[in-house]
Amino acid sequence: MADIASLQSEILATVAGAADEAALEAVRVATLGKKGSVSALLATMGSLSPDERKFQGPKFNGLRDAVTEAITARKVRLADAALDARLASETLDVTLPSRFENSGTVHPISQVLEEVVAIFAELGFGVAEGPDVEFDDYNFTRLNIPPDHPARQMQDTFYVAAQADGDSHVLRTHTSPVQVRTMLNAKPPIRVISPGRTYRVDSDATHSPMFHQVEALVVDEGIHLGHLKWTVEQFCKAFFEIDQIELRARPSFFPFTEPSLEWDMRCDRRTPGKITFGTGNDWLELGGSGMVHRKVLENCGIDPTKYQGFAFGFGLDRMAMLKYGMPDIRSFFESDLRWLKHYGFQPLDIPTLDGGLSR
Ligand code: FA5
Repeated sequence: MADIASLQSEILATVAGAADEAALEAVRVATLGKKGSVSALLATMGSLSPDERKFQGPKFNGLRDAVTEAITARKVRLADAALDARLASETLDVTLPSRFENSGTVHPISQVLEEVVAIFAELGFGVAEGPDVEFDDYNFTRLNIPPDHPARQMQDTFYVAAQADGDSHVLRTHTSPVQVRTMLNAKPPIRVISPGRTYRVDSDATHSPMFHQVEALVVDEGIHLGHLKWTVEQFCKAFFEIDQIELRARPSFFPFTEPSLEWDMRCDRRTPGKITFGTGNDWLELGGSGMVHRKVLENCGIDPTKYQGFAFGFGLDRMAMLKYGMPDIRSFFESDLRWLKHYGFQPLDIPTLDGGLSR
């Protein structure tokens, strides 16, 4: 009968000396495999007398258990060592800049949004948000556009099926409902912008069913049209990155502002595909604005005899098109990688007024 103790120490030494997982597997097959030395020993149990089996059985089983345990432990150590070696050889310097050809780009809408937020942050405005699926009440009624009012026809609305709670909802047609949300939740002084997605049943080269607006709202004592003009001017100078601009205000109509104005900026479009701001005989439409209607202040719990406000809402996609020269609004949302590579921005070029907005 083999000397079990010396066989065990011989096998355990081989296990300890296995340099890698393949060598260890070879030891396992040579010992515990079908034709392995330990398996062969266990197979002799059947031919032993009951007394011998009683005596040798625990020794054989002990040998098998010791070998199995040693192989398992060695396997774990070898796997740990292999992982350590891999980690040491595959170090990655996360401080290195990414390679341009591999990196994605920032979508022009995200870029323009960041630019607008940076500009208004300098002017002391906070950012307010509202949901895309909005209460009909906030999108229209509290903005002085009651049901059946003809002004609802000004915006081609996507209506949402009636909800269980009985409230009617729409896909917000403008960012003005965020004015309502803000005034219902905060007391003046209020100074916020609310950039975001908006929806209308509309589609051509300059209209998209989903587009973006930025709303600005200021409510305080003694606010007047001069504040509105100054803010629009500062914003346009910073956004288009020019010192000399000329703005023109046209009378307009929005149910939620009184008086209402639309702003245009002087520009030169004589050279096809090129637009120059500050000179020329053309005018570029920026968007609508006005002094917040007293009924809207009242509808939002603000005393119109004490407080006044101004608001404006500009189209972000249109502003991106003008600043960066995209001819068709629909291409913003087609996810064409070639377009995104061409018009996209470097992810780490975060717009700031000091560092430059659009570098
Ligand atoms: C409004 O939406 C008002 N809420 C703006 C406002 C806010 C007025 C605060 C007064 C006070 P208007 O419908 O004109 O106004 O839209 C504003 C801008 O959104 C437009 O000048 C245009 O740039 C952009 N816009 C409107 N419809 C679309 C569209 N389908 N696709 C792309 N841009 C659009």
